Amino acid sequence: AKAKLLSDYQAPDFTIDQIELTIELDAENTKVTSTLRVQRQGKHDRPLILDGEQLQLQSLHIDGQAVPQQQYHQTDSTLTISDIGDELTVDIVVTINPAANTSLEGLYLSDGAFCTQCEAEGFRKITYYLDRPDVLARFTTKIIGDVEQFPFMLSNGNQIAKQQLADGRTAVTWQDPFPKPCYLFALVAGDFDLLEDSFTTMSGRDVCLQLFVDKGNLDRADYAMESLKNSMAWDEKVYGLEYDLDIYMVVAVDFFNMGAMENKGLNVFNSKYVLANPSSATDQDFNGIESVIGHEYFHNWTGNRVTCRDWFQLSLKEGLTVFRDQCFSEDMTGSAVNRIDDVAIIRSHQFAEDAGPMAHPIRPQSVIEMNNFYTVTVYNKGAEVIRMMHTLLGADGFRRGMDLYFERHDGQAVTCDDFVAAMEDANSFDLSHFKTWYQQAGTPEVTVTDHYDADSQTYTLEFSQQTPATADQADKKATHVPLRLGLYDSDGAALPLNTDSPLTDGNVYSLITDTDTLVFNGVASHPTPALLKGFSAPIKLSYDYSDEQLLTLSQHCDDGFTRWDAMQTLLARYIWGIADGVINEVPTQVIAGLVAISQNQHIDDALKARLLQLPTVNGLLNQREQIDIHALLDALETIRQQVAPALHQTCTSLYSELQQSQYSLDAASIAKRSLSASCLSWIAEANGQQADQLCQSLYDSSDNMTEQLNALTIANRFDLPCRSSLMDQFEQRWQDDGLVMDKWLNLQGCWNSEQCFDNLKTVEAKPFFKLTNPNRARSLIAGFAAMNYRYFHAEDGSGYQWLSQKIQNLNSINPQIAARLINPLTQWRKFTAPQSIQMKACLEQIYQLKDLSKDLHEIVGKSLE
Ligand code: B3K
Ligand code: ZN
Repeated sequence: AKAKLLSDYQAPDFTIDQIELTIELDAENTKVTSTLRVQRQGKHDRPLILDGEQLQLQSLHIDGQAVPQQQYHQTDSTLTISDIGDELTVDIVVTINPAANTSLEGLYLSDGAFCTQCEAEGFRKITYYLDRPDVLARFTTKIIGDVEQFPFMLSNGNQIAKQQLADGRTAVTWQDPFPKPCYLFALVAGDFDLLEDSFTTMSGRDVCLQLFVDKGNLDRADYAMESLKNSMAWDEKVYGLEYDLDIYMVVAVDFFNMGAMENKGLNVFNSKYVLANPSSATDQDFNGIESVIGHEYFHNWTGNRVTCRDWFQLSLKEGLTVFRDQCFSEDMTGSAVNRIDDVAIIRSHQFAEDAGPMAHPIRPQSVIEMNNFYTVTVYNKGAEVIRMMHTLLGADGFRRGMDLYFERHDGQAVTCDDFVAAMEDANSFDLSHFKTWYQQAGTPEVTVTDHYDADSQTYTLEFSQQTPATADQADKKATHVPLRLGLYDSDGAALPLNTDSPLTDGNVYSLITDTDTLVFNGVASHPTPALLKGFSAPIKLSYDYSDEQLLTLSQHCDDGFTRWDAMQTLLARYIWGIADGVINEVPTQVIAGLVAISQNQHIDDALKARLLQLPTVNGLLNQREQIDIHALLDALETIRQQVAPALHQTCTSLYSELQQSQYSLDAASIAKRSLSASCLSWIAEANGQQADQLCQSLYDSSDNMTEQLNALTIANRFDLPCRSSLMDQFEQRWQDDGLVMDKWLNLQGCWNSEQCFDNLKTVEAKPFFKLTNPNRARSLIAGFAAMNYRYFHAEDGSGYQWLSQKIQNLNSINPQIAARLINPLTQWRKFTAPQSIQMKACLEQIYQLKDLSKDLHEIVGKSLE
């Protein structure tokens, strides 16, 4: 397969402004009839080249006349029609086989229900079409099927007709008044339970809200519906954006590759992001639902009303929509820890991508398989780039930019440059240098040194920035880095910032050159600087803090992220010290700092829970070039053992206090459960016997999944005596519920035990484990390969071989999922020998596979380059 380049973009030769589809449902032989109204664009005599894959062409007509064979030509991915006029109607009939479609792209069956996934390029598996986002058409869709079997036959827009056909089948017709690219097309047919509600928009229109779930699941649908109404109200309040159709449908399905899909008026969701009640879902699951429901809803404007010109612009809609859903979640929970959790994703996953073989800018320049670019870079770093613009322009300026963006581009397919231009023009703000963020991959490294002059009472910061070369680009330019600054005295009190250099609102300093200097006046003593408050840029920042300074920041800083970051930095310093063999012990003042945090009654519970957590392995991996993984794991173990006795007493009493509260889903209760899990894990480190009793009784007495899973997670992580009976009880109780069993599968995957490989075999043979179901596959496989560091990196290479075997099986079942799950192997260069050599050998073996999918071919190929 050949790479496509952003620089090769050309406007389409033809456009299609109207499509009528008739889809006659049949599991193995669905007939798709389409009528396209096609117009030539500009003066040229090139043929019409339609995209299509895995289609059986049955007939082809132009303006009612059968097209003779010499006038068209088929390959396995195109249908070319030559010698045509400037305006024509093309009728195409194809047949497809949804039952055989395990890739879950195009039209497929999910547990007996038909559903579609067209983004990025799945519509071409349904019929021949111009499958590109800059071709916008009005869709009319007639679905024909057996109404007994499929009481609900759904598509985008409004239902305009329903009729009984002479042969007993039923035809339901939908029309979407908004022109859209075909990646937003959706069809669902099946039998569901339906939760209905309504929302009155700010202009007083009533919108009917419908949530379709598998039969028997209505008691798990309320939270998603609440979240949908909250999203609609939030977008009106914050951006003045109103919903535009009379009906909004969400369907939850069990077989789905991603989280969800924003098809116009008919979202299709992975059931994981819809179904929840307190007994089956954790606090984290509820959060996930709120953010994904919000995310897909917000796409209606950022993605659907204004869409992407080409797939290189994916971050135009994804970075922006992730930013919007993050702000929505922050507003809903009103908590600083959302930001910490978002940053943790960047540091543990995005930094790894930037440093690995698939490194790409948020707007990639070269793509082989588009599905490989739905990445943490395009999504989450993309959101950080939008957030930086928000930081630089302020909330009001950003809103002015959004207003102008919609005023200019509603109904169009545009580029990231168009978005930035709207921000610039609405604010008369020059973002030309800032646009480096769209062009360059890699994580900028900013180094800061300082100097205090007591005589003149000045404090000077010297900045320098540098972005290391990435797999895709050698040379990097300085970029525009907004740094939100603060200065603190030795008690942690904030000092005023007096400087002649320009700082934007909220003390944001823009570093735009390779090096720069900033001088503060009237500073009475050597201050402690906070240099990246709120993680104001997705960079690595280094400044040589003393332990005391980090402890001060972690205890007192007015920014939650900075407090957490300070504690993480301090702990990482000693983890590496131990791993490198430079020290044997964590200094007592560091341990005392943690104890002080655990006892500090002024820190809210959610933040305290995070302050008491050690840095994650993934986060640590991104701080060094070459890692001896077992030395790192040993060091983490050592530091835990050294810290735990000191925290034991406070954690024990905190834990028992926290257990007093009743279950509820408000932010304060969620925070309590999160802190109590942190405490329980320190207790387990210090005293296994005590933890064993606590886990057993928490599991038995609790009425909610969050606490039960906390008990199970800790029993599993520390391999406590109660582990096996709790795992069995859980299995007995939930074995018929795939979504809940995902949690169990994940724990089995990350079980840190010598028996883990035998155990994996047993687990894979369970009836509820299916490689064809992405949720099941991901829970077990990523649980092992991305979380079970000890055994994934087993000395004899057996962990790599286990993953490699799963990838080979998935290659033919579901290439998208295979390409995601292989990620841990592609990081082989990070590790010292023998791990790196064994990992590479597995990749080489996979690369030799016959019928290797395009998805894996791109990723494995790049990781071996
Ligand atoms: N836009 C979809 C992702 C489609 C994935 C295609 N492989 C979900 C989202 O970001 O909202
Ligand atoms: Zn999205």
